[in-house]
Amino acid sequence: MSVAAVSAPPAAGNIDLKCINTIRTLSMDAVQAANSGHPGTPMAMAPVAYCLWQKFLRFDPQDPVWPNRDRFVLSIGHASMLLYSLLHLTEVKSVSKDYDALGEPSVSLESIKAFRQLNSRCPGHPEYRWTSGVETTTGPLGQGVATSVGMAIAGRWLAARYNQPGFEDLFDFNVYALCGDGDMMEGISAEAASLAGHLKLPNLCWIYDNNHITIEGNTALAFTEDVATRFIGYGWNVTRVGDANDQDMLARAFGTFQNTKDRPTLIIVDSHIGYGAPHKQDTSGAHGEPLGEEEIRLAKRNYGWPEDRKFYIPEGVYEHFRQGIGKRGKELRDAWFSRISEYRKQYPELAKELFRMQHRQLPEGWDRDLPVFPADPKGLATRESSAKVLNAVAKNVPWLIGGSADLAPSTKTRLVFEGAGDFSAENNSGRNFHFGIREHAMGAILNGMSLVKVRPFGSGFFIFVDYMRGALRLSALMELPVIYVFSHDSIGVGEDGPTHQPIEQLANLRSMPGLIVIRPADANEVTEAWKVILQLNHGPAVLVLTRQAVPTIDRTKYAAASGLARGAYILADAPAGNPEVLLIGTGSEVVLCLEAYEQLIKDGIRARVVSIPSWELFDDQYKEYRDSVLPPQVKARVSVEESADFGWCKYTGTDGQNVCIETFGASAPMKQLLKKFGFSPEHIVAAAKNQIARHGGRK
Ligand SMILES: Cc1ncc(C[n+]2csc(CCOP(=O)(O)OP(=O)(O)O)c2C)c(N)n1
Ligand SMILES: [Mg+2]
Repeated sequence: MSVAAVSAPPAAGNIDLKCINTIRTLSMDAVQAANSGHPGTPMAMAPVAYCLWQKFLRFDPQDPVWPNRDRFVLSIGHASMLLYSLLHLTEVKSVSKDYDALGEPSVSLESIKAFRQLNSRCPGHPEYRWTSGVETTTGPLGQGVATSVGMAIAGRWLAARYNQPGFEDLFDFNVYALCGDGDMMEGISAEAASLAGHLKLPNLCWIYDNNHITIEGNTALAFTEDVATRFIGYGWNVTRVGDANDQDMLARAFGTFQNTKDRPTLIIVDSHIGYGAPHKQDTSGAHGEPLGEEEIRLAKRNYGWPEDRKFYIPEGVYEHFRQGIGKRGKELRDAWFSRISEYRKQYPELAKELFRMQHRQLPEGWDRDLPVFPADPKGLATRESSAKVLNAVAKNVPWLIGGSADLAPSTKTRLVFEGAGDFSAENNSGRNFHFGIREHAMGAILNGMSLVKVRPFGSGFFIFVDYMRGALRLSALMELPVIYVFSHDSIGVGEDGPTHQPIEQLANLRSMPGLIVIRPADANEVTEAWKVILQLNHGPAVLVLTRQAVPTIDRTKYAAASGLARGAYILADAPAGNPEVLLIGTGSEVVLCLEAYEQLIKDGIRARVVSIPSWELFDDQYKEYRDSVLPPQVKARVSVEESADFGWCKYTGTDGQNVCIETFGASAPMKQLLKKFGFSPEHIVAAAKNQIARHGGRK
């Protein structure tokens, strides 16, 4: 677009515009100082964010973690300077990990000047836990909007459970997500929007920056669908604002959202990326690189701004925000807290629940009904034992809620006790969720739910973890205690064949920082696994379960399953405790190791079986413990796992043997597959003897 086409800004001097231009120029200056970043969208969307924050958002900058605050999600995470400018100008206070207000600003002007530098509170993309007021980590496009659906769902669930007579509005927060063309193109947003429409979430508002620009150029290159029609099809209310600079139209659109009580709202806003920059406006050149000093000067001139001042905050701007969002937010927040002290008197039990939930504590007696499973050679699938444990725990943890991507009958995650119910548009208090066949959105929705502090779980077939890895990675990055339950964990699936048989998934998940993966061997390890998982406060866990029955190990003969808490433990040992070969297994292969062990002992070979359900928990133990389980001097080692061997040499060494699968699986009855891929006690016995020979024979 030519210089002449840049519309002149309305007369300066108006305080709204002054605030908007402060957001714009702070963003431009920070990106320029960093010599990297995305100036164009903060410049374009500043009036939209300003209108929302200053006039609508129920958010107290003094207390950015107040439970009933409206949530603002910047799904276009690359436009992070927009959010940082708002956090700075509205004087949001910093909060510690334990939710103590620290009194200092969340985002100081110094942080903005250090945008994208090490340790700045203004990293390249917004990071939850790092910058107070950032409600969720965004950057991978589509995640933010999908996460916002989880927040809205959790808001509705909290309202259904905790709003009581006399306290009908205890929870009534709204969730706003600002998104762009990229969000709209990503499949995850389609999954999430479809579910949000189905659930008729009235507390959800997406604002779509319809600027027709992405990195490669105009959206005409790859995106011509009719977004409005699509969302109407999803059951959303769709409204348009033809000019991002029109405060009245924006206010009307937000008003429409607030008055729409029967479905979510999409506000499509037409904007000009790089608004006001004469050579870059409406071009992809404004998207992801600094404008350049000269262009910044010209844009500032266009805004009626002092051209050479950097990080300039005119007089009256802070004060104006204090009088708007600051005053409104504080009043609402204070009123809420006085209501909650009244609530505590009238509904002490519910209030106690809320307190614990918000502090990520478990209720007293949460583990009182955990089952112990008797030894049983026939046993049961770990998905079956998990169902029993989950139901026993969930009865005592009212905010443990979740569901499946249409596979609950297979993953056995349905809560079946009386009153558990199903969450639906009509019943927001149900504890069973039907995410539909939407794994990726399910992951992001679980993140959103967790961010509101309920304890969510989601389940599916293990193979389809690949479909949701983007969201799972954000659970780990945000350190959210989301629980993922995956069944059908190996070639044990049988006839469904290689499309349904996980091979590389375990290695893949084990490579993810901050994620705990647990693959229990039998029913009692399942109980122990849930015990560990429930007590995790700062990170997600993946529970990997069998489809097929596995024997329940006789714990009077072998070691107790409580060893699971340490990640790995000696399940069966050489008679004098001085093993010459180690058999190390996980999940359904542990029993094969035990059978091989019995044979080896009969043959006079001093074998030890180590069950290692969780590498991460084990690696976290002191060296003394790790060495006591896997003595460094014992080099003859065999690992047994129906998966890729990637990473196993960490425990078996470069000269150990990994009984594993090096190809994709195959379609056949399980028994045939076990034979084909060498998962038999005989093979393990042979491998053990081989190992002993390889490492210099018997000593
Ligand atoms: C999942 C994902 N894919 C790719 C990217 C890289 N990326 C960052 S911004 C962007 C273009 C986004 O366009 P749009 O949402 O329209 O934002 P605008 O340029 O209008 O600010 C891309 C491809 C990303 N952040 N996330
Ligand atoms: Mg765009």
